[in-house]
Amino acid sequence: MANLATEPGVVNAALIAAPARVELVEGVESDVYACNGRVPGPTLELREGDRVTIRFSFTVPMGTAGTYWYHPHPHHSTGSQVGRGLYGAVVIRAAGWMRRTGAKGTCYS
Ligand SMILES: [Cu+2]
Repeated sequence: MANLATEPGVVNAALIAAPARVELVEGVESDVYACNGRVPGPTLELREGDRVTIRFSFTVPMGTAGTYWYHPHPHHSTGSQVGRGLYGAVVIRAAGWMRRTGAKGTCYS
């Protein structure tokens, strides 16, 4: 994936999820949801210590409201890092959503 930054140790990239038509099998085009027009999406290559900013746009024509979670995925230590607390919730409210007073949420993994 292209690094839009020019400063050493800084990586700025853009990831766009959108419908696309790609040739997954030679000679056959398929309608897919792709990142930057590719399936799988582009590889983001980094070095330890890089300061990274990824601008993510989701333009897939389907609802995104819901609850998700984020967490690291390093080889052989995902469980250790998640178990020590490196995770959290992502809540995407539906358009027009109104907060109810007194409502609380808890994140478990
Ligand atoms: Cu995961």
